[in-house]
Amino acid sequence: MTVKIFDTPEVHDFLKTVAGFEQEGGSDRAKQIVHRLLSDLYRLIDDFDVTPEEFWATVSLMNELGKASQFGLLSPGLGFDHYLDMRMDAVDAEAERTGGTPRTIEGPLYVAGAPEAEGFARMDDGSDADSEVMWLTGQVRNLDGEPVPGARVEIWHANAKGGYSHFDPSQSEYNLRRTIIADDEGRYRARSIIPSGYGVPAGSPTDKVLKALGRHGQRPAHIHYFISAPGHQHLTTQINLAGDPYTWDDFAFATREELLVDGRAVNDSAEAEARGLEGPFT
Ligand code: MBD
Ligand code: FE
Repeated sequence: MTVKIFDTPEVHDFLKTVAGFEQEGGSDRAKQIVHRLLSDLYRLIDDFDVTPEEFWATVSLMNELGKASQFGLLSPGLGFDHYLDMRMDAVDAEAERTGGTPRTIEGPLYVAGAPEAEGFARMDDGSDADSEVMWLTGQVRNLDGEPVPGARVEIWHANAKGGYSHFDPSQSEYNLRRTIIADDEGRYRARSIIPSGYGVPAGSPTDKVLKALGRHGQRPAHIHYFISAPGHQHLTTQINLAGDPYTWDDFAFATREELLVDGRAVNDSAEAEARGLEGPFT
């Protein structure tokens, strides 16, 4: 038996009461947004004949997500992070702030307070002898192509097992997380290890939601960046190591063509030296 009650004056009045429309205090914006959100959900319950069992199972799942601190992990999986970026891209396009490296999502695994270095940093703690050495070099430039000396380059990424320090108890504090202050030419260099893609923990509440949608929780290998300098817009972005099977199948929808980077093997020590890829190791 199905019933439809949403479009009755009782329900419409009830929603206004619940959203605080009859109260003096509080925030008008909060009232408007909660009113819209509840209206959409009440209507959904009516349209899909959501049962009390289904409703309480969902409440339970949300409690699990909260207990595991996974709302920030489910969020990119449901496309919110990328959608917010699409909106920011549209804002920038409107203001004619175009060109430059595209933004992409921050993700839930940034940790503030990483060690700071000038020009060069070694990012790995040296404990992972099996991983391949990776050099990251670049130059921070403004939209006119001019270098930005002293720009702050924050870099963080996973290890070869896809784990991030702070969240992965097997890693040392701030492993694979550094802040590099760009040199007089806006350049930075880092020595690190090649990361693997990340996977949502199996059996976790986020995994349960993705499984219910027939989806996976894998990300391709990537390296996160924050780039900032006084008087410039903050950039949150990533680079993707090209050739990963998940490049265009990222559960977090963060890949952008312009951010794909082809790693290149440097086997010749003379070339490494010529390109500044040797020490000082800190
Ligand atoms: C990650 O490493 C990440 O970057 C995102 C967006 C989500 C989960 C793990
Ligand atoms: Fe990540």
